[in-house]
Amino acid sequence: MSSDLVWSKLQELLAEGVQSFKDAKDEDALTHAQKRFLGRKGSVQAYMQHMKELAPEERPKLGALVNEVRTKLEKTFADVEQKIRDAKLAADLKQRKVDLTLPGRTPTLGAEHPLQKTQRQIEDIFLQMGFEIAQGPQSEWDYFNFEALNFPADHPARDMQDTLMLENGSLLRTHTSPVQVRTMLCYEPPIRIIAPGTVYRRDDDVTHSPMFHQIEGLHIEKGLNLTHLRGILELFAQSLFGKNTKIRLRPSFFPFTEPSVEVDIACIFCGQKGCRLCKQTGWIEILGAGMVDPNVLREGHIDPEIWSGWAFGVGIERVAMLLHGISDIRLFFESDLRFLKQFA
Ligand code: 2NM
Repeated sequence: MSSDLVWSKLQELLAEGVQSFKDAKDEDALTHAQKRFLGRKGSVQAYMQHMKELAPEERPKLGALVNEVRTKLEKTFADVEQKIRDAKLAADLKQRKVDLTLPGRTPTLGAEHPLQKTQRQIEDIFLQMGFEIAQGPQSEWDYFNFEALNFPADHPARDMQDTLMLENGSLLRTHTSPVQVRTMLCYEPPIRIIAPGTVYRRDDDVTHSPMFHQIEGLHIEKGLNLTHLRGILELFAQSLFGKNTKIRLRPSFFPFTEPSVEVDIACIFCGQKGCRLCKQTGWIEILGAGMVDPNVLREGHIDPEIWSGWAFGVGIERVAMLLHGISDIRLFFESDLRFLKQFA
């Protein structure tokens, strides 16, 4: 075969191949055409057979021609293959109800609950002063919740009207003070702890919830008196409400402390000019405290002749409401994102 003839036959082969590829309607037909023209035993490769019929100086030319035809066919093959795939994808997406090529939705991240945030803020203040965090059960025995805390048998707080009783004779703790008793029994003084946690009382209105949260603190050491209580609680109030916050102590009564005090902060809303929130007094009550009653120390197996202690209790909801100007306690427990998102 002359090189001219080989050349024209190759041109025919190229045209035929291009047409076959273009005619292929699906991947099977295309693969079939690919094998026929471009396979190891395909028509293009077959032309190499004619090599030995040519004069030695013609041979490289044939090689180059065959390569050129192969390259062109391969290009056509790739184009058609892409076209078939695109069409297949388009058809697939058209019948799908879900478009998998859409970007994903960013998951909504949760955030700390305002009460959790407030609890942590209060914990951090006392942790910095060397207090440790203590915990205890939410279902308690009458002994730890009342008796050991010097609550007389006829004390109104013991009444079933206030305390939620459980069927096995225990109760839902009405404060975290039982944790303080358990701590006194388990550890030797000096003791510096705070007991944060959930507590329960039968009470339900805009400022009271039957389930709420408290942090109580207990400090037992030799020679403590009301000035130590005052100093630490002033630092606490200033860390929470600002370093110029003034506090005052008013006499009060709690069964487990003697003397007992109510601690007020100078009204943060009106700068003590008098407003609705401080009931025109210029002062807002934030917590109760006092020197631990010797009877309570004895129940905790601590000798009141050697050791003295002071304690306090603060409501986490109350602090959060003051810090953020919230007027209805129920907002904390309704899981309304319009409310919760403001604290994220
Ligand atoms: C308060 C007010 C005053 C208090 C007393 C004790 C304990 F266990 F040490 F006796 N824990 N917490 C206490 C004292 C709590 O809450 C308003």
